[in-house]
Amino acid sequence: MSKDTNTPETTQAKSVLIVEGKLSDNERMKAESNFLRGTITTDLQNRMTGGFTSDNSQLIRTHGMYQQDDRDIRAERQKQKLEPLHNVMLRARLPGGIITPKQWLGIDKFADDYTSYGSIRLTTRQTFQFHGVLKPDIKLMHQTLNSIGLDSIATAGDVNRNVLCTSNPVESQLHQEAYQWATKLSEHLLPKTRAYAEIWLDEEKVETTEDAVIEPILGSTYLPRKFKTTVVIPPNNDIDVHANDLNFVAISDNGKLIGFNVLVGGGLAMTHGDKATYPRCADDFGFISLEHTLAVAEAVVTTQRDWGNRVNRKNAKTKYTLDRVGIDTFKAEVERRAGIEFSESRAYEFTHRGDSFGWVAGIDGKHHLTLFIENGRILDFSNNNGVIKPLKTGMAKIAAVHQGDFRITANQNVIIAGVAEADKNAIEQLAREHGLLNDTTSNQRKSSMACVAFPTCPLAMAEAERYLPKLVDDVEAILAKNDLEGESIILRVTGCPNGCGRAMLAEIGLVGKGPGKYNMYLGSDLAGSRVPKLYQENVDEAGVLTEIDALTQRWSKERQQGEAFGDFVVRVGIVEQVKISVRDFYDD
Ligand code: SRM
Ligand code: SF4
Repeated sequence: MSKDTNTPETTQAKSVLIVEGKLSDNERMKAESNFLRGTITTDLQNRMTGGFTSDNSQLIRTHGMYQQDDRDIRAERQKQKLEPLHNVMLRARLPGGIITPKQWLGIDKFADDYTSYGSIRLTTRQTFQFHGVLKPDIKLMHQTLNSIGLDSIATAGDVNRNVLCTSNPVESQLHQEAYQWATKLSEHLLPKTRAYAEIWLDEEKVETTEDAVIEPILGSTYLPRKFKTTVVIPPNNDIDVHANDLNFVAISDNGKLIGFNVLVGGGLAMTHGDKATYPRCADDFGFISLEHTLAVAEAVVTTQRDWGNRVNRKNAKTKYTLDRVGIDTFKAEVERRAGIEFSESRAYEFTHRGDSFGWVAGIDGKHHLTLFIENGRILDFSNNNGVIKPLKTGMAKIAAVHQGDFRITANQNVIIAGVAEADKNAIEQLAREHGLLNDTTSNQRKSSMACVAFPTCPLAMAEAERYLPKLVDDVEAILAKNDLEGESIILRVTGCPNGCGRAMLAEIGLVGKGPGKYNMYLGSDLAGSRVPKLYQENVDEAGVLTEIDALTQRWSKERQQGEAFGDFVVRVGIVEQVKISVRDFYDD
């Protein structure tokens, strides 16, 4: 595993590698937290408020929860001099997105009984969220998850998050191996503190004195910022490698995994008006054989732990560390710590992203059905006449009979995986009866995605999830009018520049600027290897449609055979190509 960081080389380099200055307040909070415990237990017992203290509301993130309140009713409660209706959002840890039918039934029941929105929200990182859990029910929530073999450790906060794995259901052996690596990476990089078990599962406190023993990889102040890891199986870049700090690109020989190309330093977030923040594609460090996987992961994490910016959180992610210290310096340190040398990257190609919907047969003879779930929101949708789209009931009915597993994809969809030939019809019928499978869903809708935003996200500047369905209706009409029916554009909306809906890897990316206003970015490619460029600022919803109409008219008339929208807008010069993210992303 990684070498001690107090070697002469590192000590000598420290002055240039470490950002000096007053540490951010989160660093104090982590240092004082006694390995993520804080005073959460005391806070839980305080029923005078539905919320947590400021420090604890940060700390519970490392246990997979965010304190929130419903922004639709915030002003009204303020008027009535009531505190915000505090609740928590929980995000589960689900490496590779795999969940069994029994587990699904467990979370389905919890969502009914204890969440104020009654939904299960599939996320862009292959897991699910509950929204609206009140303080008295939080402990029960963790115990319920634990009883079905799930947890939410380290799905938020300054730690390694849920590890993604391509959802490829077809090449079953390769997928199984890649998935096992995603699970091993997740376990290996998890916080080792027993805080979660003690606080939520009432397990006994075990006294240990040495920090290095408690957190050998993450250390007592954990990472400078969130950290994201993937395992991806080309040619499908469905997990969007360039959104992630650390990526293991599976290299196979005759369907068998032999090693990984390692990509480091991707990330999409930025802050409007702050050019020191930017989206950045990951850099290719080279190839490693399988036995070095955990050592390399650990070396990348510990290098970022030691060199990441703990003064300014806006520049704390791995992408900024790489740009500050230099890619070669960072890579050499990873090699030193892991005790390996990267060899030349093996050839691979990403040809597409997204999910392939409908049935596919795996090479193991099993069948897999990918369902499109708009915005990942699993809910029994209703209007004044009653339930119109019973998605949640449908998923539960399928879970009650399904013998395989479910795979949540990184595009907020779900695969009913491992269905025997004899069970196909019954599963398909249930899916159709409950609105989970619909032959009329357009390609455009399937290529569109939005983050949660209002009403639960405290950082939302504009609508995203609630805006997307109507936006797609309108874009479908525009495409039809411009002789492009059946065509699609990767269209993504995020309610603010944090980029949770990965708009910064979209052919058309809309990034919330204020209520009803978006910055419009154009020009990523189908493989997701290019960051789009700012095209128009502060556009309202009508303006968005006017722009899309004008742009797709040109695309329809002037494109080369089979040319994708993102490639077209770059080729004809509507936007410049962002080649080196930082330099070309902003104009000066
Ligand atoms: Fe995210 C913060 C939702 C994927 C970058 N994200 C948030 C919070 C927790 C708001 C907050 O801090 O209070 C949002 C909760 C909304 C809600 O009510 O549920 C939120 N992020 C989401 C999800 C649910 C979006 C979705 O619609 O699926 C995704 C959950 C992923 C998961 O299961 O772990 C989600 N977030 C992403 C992604 C995309 C990805 O990872 O593929 C990104 C961009 C990639 C990246 O990290 O660069 C992303 N979220 C952020 C950031 C900006 C981080 C940064 O580098 O500055 C924040 C804000 C922060 O951390 O300060 C954020
Ligand atoms: Fe919230 Fe912004 Fe993330 Fe959307 S992109 S979920 S608005 S933090």
